[in-house]
Amino acid sequence: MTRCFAMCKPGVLNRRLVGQVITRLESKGLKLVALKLMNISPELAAKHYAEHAGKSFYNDLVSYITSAPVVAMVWQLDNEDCVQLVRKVVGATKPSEALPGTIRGDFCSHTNHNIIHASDSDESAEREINLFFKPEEIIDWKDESAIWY
Ligand code: 3AN
Repeated sequence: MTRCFAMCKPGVLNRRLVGQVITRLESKGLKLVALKLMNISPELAAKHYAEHAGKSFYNDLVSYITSAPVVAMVWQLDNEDCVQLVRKVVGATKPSEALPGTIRGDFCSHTNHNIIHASDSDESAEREINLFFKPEEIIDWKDESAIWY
């Protein structure tokens, strides 16, 4: 079993796109095991984006991510491919490189507002899930239909 942290970034609520983003990931057969509407504190943003500290876009990234509520999620898959699958559905970081049919390819045009975050490795998934969720907020429900995906 593997998991991936994902997050609808500020503006997605305003654009009424939360349902469409979740539908894309659900349609792929990914299992939603945690979901939370929340505001990100500057402290949490700094921890989450620690690897980008010092980069030219870091300050804008932190002020953007703390500017309005986000929707934090944990997705799960029974095999080892969860992060790879989520990132395929999400698409490339730059909207100009994200293919049509991906979330970023279809719903955004600026890298700094690229609509959704997704973990980039199993290690970052574990770190980010622990940053955003308590263990009891993750519910590994019995998936009767997983074999059909
Ligand atoms: P990804 O979110 O695809 O894993 P990262 O981890 O390289 O990409 O970047 C984290 C976030 O930082 C991106 N989602 C994007 O919002 C922002 N970002 C990355 N590169 C740039 C850039 N060159 N200019 C502006 N914002 C950027």
